Amino acid sequence: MRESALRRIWKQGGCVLNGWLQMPDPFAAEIMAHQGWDSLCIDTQHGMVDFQTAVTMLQAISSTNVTPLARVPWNDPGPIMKLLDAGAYGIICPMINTRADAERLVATCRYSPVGFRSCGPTRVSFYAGSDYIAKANETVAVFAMIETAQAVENLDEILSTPGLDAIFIGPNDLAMSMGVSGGLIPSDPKVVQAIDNILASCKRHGVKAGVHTGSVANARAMMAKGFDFVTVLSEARILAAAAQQLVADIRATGAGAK
Ligand code: 3PY
Ligand code: MG
Repeated sequence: MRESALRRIWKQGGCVLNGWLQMPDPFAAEIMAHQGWDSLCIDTQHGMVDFQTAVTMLQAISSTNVTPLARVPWNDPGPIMKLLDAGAYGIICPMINTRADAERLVATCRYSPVGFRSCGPTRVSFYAGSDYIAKANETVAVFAMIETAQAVENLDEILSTPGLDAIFIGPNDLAMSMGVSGGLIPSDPKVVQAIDNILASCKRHGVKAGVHTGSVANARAMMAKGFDFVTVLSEARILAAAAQQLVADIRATGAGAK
C-alpha cells in the first residue's frame, strides 16, 4: 500500500501542511504538488472542479508523494465513494452538525463490516497498490467540518464518533453561523474563542484538529496553538496575490504609465 504522508506525520506527532486546490487544472495541481506540501486537497465544494477534472488532478498529484485529499460538496455517499475510488486518501466533508451526520460520513468511507462503502477501487488500486482493499479502512482519513454553531453545540457527541479521524474548521461559515462576518482569519472574539474551544475538545477526545487559515502568520499561529492539520489559502488566492504584487511592483516604478 502506498504510504499516506498525512498518517505518517500524525503518527510522529507532527502537523500536516495542506495545500488547497480550487482551479480545475491538472497542471496547476502538478505545480502545487511539487512545492513541498504534505497533502493537497481538491475542493469540489467551492472549487471550480468537477469529477472528471478531479481525476486528472489526482493523477497529477500522483507524480509525487503528496497525500491527495478531496473536499466533497456535501455528506452524500455517491460523490464521496467516487472520489475515494478515484484515489483520494482522505475526505473532508462540510457541515457536519450532529452525531448522526458524523456516523454517516464515517460509514460512507469504510468498507464492510465497519461501514457501507461499496467495493470498486477502480483507479485507487493502481495508485495505492493491490492490497488497497485490505488497508483502505485504516488508511483513508475522515475529516468532519465543524463550521456551524450547531456543530459546536454537539461537539462532544461528534468527536466521540468511532472512526472519525479529524475535524476541519471552516472559519467563514462558523463566523457567519454565529452572526458575525466571515473570513479565513477570524477577528471576532466569540469566533476566536470557539476555535480555541474546538481545539481543546479535539485534544480531549484524541481527534486530530484541522483549520483553514488565511495567511502565513495565521497558519503559524494555528500551528503554535497545537493544530494537527493546517491549510493555507488556495492556489487561486496565492496566484492572485502574487500577480497583484508583481503588477503593483512594476507600476510603482511608473513603467507602462500613459
Ligand atoms: C469555511 O471557512 O467555511 C470553509 O469552508 C473553509 O474551507
Ligand atoms: Mg465552509
